[in-house]
Amino acid sequence: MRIDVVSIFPTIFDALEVSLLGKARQSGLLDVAVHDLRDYTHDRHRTVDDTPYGGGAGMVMKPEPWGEALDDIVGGAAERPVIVFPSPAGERFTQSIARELSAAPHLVFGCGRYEGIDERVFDYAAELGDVRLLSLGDYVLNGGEVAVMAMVEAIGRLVPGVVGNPESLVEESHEDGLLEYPSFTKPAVWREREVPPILLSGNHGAVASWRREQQIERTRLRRPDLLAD
Ligand code: JFE
Repeated sequence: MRIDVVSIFPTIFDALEVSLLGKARQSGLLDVAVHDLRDYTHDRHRTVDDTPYGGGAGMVMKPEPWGEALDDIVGGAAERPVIVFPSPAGERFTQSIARELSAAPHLVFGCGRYEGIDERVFDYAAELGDVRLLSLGDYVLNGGEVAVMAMVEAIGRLVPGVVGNPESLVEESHEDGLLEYPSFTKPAVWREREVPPILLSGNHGAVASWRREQQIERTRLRRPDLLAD
């Protein structure tokens, strides 16, 4: 999978090297390229923002550098990419969307800053690829970078071969619509706290039922919204 990221803070993405994705990048399973939006400006100050038409607080990202960046990145590409813009006004990014995007051969992420990007950029991007505006959750970040880091990690680990054991991907939280069951390791007693004895029983059927019960009860307590249907 090819991933292009456009940002005015490209070094933020150095952190991707350290996560589990670093190995996948070395092996060529994930080919990630980060682009500095300011490289697509032409003025002495490498300006990427301007005041909003209609007035209001803050600055808006100018369309011209975005147009040049998208032309450069998508222009030579083989397939029509999925172009993601993180936005607090976007559709919620879920495990199901991460699964869907993990099947795309080419993803382009545009990281906004300031109060956001000139709306015409989304319209232009839709001529080059399938545009998705995606929100990590109902809180406001200072820009798209942290959201893209989370999305690249969530999507990248679903690309076949990136995570060692594919079973661990299916078992985990959100793939079956329930929260995970609690996990324990040695020692069996730690600071007077015992591991639930059923996990030491060797009865695999009983362990499986207990874990499923735990998943349902935790989901009911912490995330009743997931049980609504
Ligand atoms: C940008 C900003 C003021 C946005 C109404 C680009 N889930 C999520 N939260 N926040 C973002 C995503 C996000 C994504 C991209 C962003 C926030 N900002 C900051 C400031 C109003 C805004 O939108 C700029």
